[in-house]
Amino acid sequence: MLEKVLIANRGEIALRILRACKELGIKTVAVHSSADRDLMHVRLADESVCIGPASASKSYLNVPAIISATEVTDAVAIHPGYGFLSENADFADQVERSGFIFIGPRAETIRLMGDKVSAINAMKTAGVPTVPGSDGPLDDNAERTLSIAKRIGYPVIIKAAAGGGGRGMRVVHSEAALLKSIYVTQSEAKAAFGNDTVYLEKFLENPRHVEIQVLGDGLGNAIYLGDRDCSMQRRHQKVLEEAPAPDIPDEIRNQVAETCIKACKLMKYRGAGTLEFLYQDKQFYFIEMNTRVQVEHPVTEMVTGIDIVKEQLKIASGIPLSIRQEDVKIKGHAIECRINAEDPVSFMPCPGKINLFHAPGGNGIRVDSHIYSGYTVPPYYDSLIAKLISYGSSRDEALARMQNALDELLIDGIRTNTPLHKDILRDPNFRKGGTNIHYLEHMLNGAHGKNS
Ligand code: MV4
Repeated sequence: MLEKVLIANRGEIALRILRACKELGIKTVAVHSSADRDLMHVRLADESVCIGPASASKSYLNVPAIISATEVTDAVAIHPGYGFLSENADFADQVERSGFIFIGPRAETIRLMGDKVSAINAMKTAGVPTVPGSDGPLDDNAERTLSIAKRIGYPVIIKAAAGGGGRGMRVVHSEAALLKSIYVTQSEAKAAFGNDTVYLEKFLENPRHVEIQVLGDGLGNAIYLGDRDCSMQRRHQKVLEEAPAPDIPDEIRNQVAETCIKACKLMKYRGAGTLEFLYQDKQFYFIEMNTRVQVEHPVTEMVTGIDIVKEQLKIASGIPLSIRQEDVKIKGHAIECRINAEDPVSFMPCPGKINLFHAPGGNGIRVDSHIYSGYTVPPYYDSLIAKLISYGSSRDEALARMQNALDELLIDGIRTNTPLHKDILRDPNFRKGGTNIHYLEHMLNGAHGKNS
């Protein structure tokens, strides 16, 4: 097993990684910015190193500072968590070239999946279903482009190959608007990513966002840990996730999952990964792959009983996967509410001091959070302060337990989006299950706030 791991992240995920390391008897190094001295995992780590000022670009994104901290503390591996450097192939490369283990896929896999065109091609080769589209980058042959779009049928969506997560895309409703939209998307992509490659897909109007969790050991073994529904989102920020995705026939989900596993085996995928799909009219369409642990990984842990972060650490130490696909049984249902330090109506961030924090509890409740009474939420980073996770033997039981947990949760001193979650949990359509990616924004334009 790894002897000592450096945790290159902050907040709840840093604490989550620290807990997994301690369970496995791995020593820990916390690196933090000068604004994060009071983080819970910094207190609990065996060692800590301040790597720079508050600004993330000078601390959590400061590659030389992180590599130096790894050297001076004699850590053998770096866990990047999510966000920050977690999907930066150049960072993964530098970590390995400095003689350390990057806890995640090989740099070349990160690079392959970071380019959405090459990711889609790799998946297609393995038989993963994709969205009808341009089958590669658009070139400057306008006639060819117009004929591709005509064949696919409007509306279409133009996406930047270097984009993802909602960045660098544009919907086109008519032939008249196509070439101009491509030009604008290319310019924006060039400015944002330094890469103006774009591709085209059929625009799906009312899909759900369903993703499949995988684990690979880098030796050619790979398994899937079921799926999650992350459709409850606003402006590409997920708000609530659940596992399994409601109302998907087992043969459809198993069939697509088998293709995911084939793809992971073909590329000898190493680590935890997520294949993102749009799901509409009982069909899955691959859109992109995330090569990191995700915020919402706990819902999968609850329904499988598998500790994904511990598996990441075991894989990084070179141990072949010990879980066989037949051993993975999806049992019950789990829901995660992301608690953000933000105004529940305007969604503006609300950093500040938490005077009082009381965590909910009881059967089937898990709280992943770094906050405590007296902790000050700094203004420099993501506003996620806690994840409330409920588990039940049925979706209804998980819903009821989450409602209790939201009622028990006390966070005094700052505003949070807890009222929004209470509204979602009471919403009849959400309670039925299977609402699409536009539902929350639709709900917010309608009745939200009237009864809260
Ligand atoms: C799409 C789409 C409809 N059709 N692609 C947005 C984030 C990025 N991961 C891909 N996204 C979308 N791609 C086609 N062909 C709609 C979205 C989309 C979306 C997807 C998942 C979750 C929330 C979303 C919100 C708006 C648009």
